[in-house]
Amino acid sequence: MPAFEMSDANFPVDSEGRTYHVECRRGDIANRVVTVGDPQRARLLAKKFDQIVFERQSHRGFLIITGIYKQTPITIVSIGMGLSMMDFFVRETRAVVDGPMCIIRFGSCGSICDAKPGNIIVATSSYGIMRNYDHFTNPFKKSEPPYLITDRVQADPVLTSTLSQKLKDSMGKSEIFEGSNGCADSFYGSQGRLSANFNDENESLIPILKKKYSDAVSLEMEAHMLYHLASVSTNPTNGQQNIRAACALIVFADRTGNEFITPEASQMAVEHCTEAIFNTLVEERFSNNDLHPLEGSV
Ligand code: R1P
Ligand code: URA
Repeated sequence: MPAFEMSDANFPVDSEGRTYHVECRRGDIANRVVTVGDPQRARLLAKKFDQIVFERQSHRGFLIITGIYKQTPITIVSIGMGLSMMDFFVRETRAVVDGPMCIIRFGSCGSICDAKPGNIIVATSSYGIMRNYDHFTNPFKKSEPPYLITDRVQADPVLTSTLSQKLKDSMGKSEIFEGSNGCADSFYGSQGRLSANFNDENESLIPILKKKYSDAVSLEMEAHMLYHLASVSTNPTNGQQNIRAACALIVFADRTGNEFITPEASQMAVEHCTEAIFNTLVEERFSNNDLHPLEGSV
């Protein structure tokens, strides 16, 4: 439990102004944010900061590291895994940052295209894949499909094209792939991994995804929530979208060739991508006549 009493059941904040799960308050988080799943990846990224100005580990497993890179504040937040963690992170950081935000997710994924372990996939859009629970347990709903697949939500086009170009400049064009990402509610059943222990009815899931979306390239577990929340984010004063988002995903699993990345290759990919991601954020400016450039709040 947090050390301080919470007030406001609608959006709990402690007596120091910190949010309930991420434990961030005004001044902790920059407008430019990189989010990762794994705290070790967060620490590896933070090595490229010129200076670290704030660090906090929350009781729910979020790690915040804010630092200065090329005189610009950037925050790295490690969130763990899954849709709810992305939801906590986006909503709670948004609540304590003034002005527009740019968020880049730097995650890992499974490849369902030609990308191999260690290659990078830039998710130009993401859709949700959810287990249709009733199909499995309600005999009257057996005719419904076992997995529900949403429409695609687009990444921010400007942020994505800068990110993709910088990654190509850093790693070589042949290492970078682009396309739509399937964001699943499990690493297993809803990513088409087969199991003898559960009746998942997912043997044809990956072909179904590829048929529905001809640009389907990857599977992971957070990007759709990030893109969805960015698309519905609203500046309360002018009604404009207030979060722009993009994703770069390191291929950990090749789902076609059945290969998995080595720890060394994963570390190398992080090292090769970090400056491209930071530089993308540093260079970003709002193009919609919003007069604030993305000033850091820290
Ligand atoms: C599963 O192993 C985790 O890895 C991927 C998935 O989205 C999921 O969170 O991303 P991260 O490496 O960012 O955690
Ligand atoms: N993360 C996922 O969610 N799936 C993979 O296959 C690899 C990483």
